[in-house]
Amino acid sequence: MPYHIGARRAVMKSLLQSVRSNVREASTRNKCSWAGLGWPASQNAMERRYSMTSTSFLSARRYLGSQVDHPKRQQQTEAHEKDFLHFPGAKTTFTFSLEYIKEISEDPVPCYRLLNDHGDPIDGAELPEIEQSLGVKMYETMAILQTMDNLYYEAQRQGRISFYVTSIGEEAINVASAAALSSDDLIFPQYREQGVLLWRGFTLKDFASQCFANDEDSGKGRQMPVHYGSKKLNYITVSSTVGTQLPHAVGAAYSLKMAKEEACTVAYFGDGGTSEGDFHAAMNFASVLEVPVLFICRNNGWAISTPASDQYRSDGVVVKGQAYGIRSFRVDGNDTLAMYSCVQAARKMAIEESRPILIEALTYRIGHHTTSDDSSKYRSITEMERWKSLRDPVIRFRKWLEGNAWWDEVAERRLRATARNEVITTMVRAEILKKPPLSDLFKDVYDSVPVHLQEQEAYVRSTVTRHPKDHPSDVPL
Ligand SMILES: Cc1ncc(C[n+]2csc(CCOP(=O)(O)OP(=O)(O)O)c2C)c(N)n1
Ligand SMILES: [Mg+2]
Repeated sequence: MPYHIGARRAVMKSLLQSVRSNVREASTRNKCSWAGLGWPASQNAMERRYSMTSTSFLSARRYLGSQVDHPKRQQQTEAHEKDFLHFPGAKTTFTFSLEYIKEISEDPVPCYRLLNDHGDPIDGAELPEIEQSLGVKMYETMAILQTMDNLYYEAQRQGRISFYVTSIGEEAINVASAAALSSDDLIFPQYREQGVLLWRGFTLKDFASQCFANDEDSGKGRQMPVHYGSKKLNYITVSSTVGTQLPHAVGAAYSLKMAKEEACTVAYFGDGGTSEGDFHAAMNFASVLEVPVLFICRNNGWAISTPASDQYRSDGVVVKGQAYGIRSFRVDGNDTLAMYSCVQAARKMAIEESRPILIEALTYRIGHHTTSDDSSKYRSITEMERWKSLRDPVIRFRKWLEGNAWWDEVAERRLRATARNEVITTMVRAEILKKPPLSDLFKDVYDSVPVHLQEQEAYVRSTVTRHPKDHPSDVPL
C-alpha cells in the first residue's frame, strides 16, 4: 500500500475518534442535538466545528439548495443571529447544514418586454415616453441600417469589398440602445453595432469610405471593412479580437468617474465574448472600482458556429452579474421599446450611483456570422426562417408605430426607396475615389516617424519598385 494512502487512513481514523468523543461530550452536556438543531450562542468555536463535522460524518449527508425556504435553516439563522463573524472576505452567518448554492434556479430570470411579437403593447406594461419624432427617427434608422446591411452584403458577394458583417435581426439592440444614450457616452463596440454609429451621425458616405478604404476614410484605409471608429462621435474603433474592448471600457469609465463627468462608457459584446477571460476581468474591475459602465451583451444564440449551449451552463449571461456584485437586467433585444427603456434606466443608475450595469439582450443573429461564413452548415434554415418571419424587430416596431398612426405604407415605400438610392449612390462614389497613399501606412502613431518605421517604408517601396505588378494600381506611392 503506498505510504500516502496509509497515512491518510490514519489521519481519518484519528479525526473520527476525535469527532466521536467530542460529539459524545457535547451530547452529554445537551449542547448539540443529533437532529441537527442549533447550539447555544455561548458554545465555543471548537465545539461548533466538531458539531458540524459530526453531522456531516456520522449522519446521512443532506444537501440543501440555498434557495429552498427550509424551516430548519430559518431556526438556525435566528439562533445564530448573534454569531455574525466578519471574515476579511465576507460577512456571513454560520450554518451546520452542509448546503450548496444551486447551480441554476428553477425559475429562469424573466425577460423584460413591453411589446408582444405583433407589436401590440402588453396589457399593463408601462411604455416609455417616446415622442412621435423620436419613434419615427428610431424606425427610420433601423430601416436604413437594414438596407445598408443588405446592399453591402451583396457588394461583398460581387467582389467589390473584401468583407462585411450584417446586424440583421439585431437592429433594435443597436438603435434603441443608442437612442437611450447621450452622445457624451463613450462606445466600445464589438463589430455588430453599426446601427449605434448610424444613430450618432456617421453618414452613409462615412460607412462607404471606410468599407472601400478610400481617401476620405478617417482611418486612412488602414483597417479591414466594418472596423469603423469615430473620435468625433465618441465611438472607439472596432477591434474584432473578441472581448478586448471590455477592460478598456472599464478603464475609460474609471477616468470618467475621476473627472466627475456626467457620462458613462458602453461596452457591446456577444454571448461568445462572455467566454473570454477579458469579460470576467472587466466585470470584476468594474464592480470593485464602482465605475459607470454599461455592459450590453447581445446574446444572439451563436458565436460563429458555436451555439450558446456550448458557451455556458448558467441561466444565460444575466446571472453572471450577481456573482460579480453587478446589477443586471435581462431584456427582449427584439423589442425596441423594452430595449430603449432598459438602457435609459441602466444609464441613469450607472451615472447617478456610479456603478456598472449588465444588460443581457436576448436576440437572434439572422444573417451569417460574416461574409466569410455559411451558417446553413451548422444551423437549420427553418430556425433562421422562423426568427426572420416571426420575430423581426423592425417589423415589430413598425407595427407599433402604425398602431399609433405614426407610420403607413406610403411612408414605408418612400423611406425604403430613398435609403436604397442613397446607399447605392454613396457606394458607387466611394468605390472610384482614390486610395490613401502608401506613406499613410507609417503615420499617426508616433509624433515623428521612428527609424524602424522609416526602414520598413523604404523596404516596402523597394519591393514595389521590383514587383510593380503586385502593387495595387489605385494606391498612390
Ligand atoms: C480572441 C478571439 N478569439 C477568436 C476570434 C474568432 N472569432 C471572431 S467572432 C467570434 C465569435 C464571437 O461570437 P459572439 O461574441 O457571440 O458575437 P456575434 O458574432 O454573435 O455577434 C470568434 C470566435 C476572435 N476574433 N478573437
Ligand atoms: Mg453571438
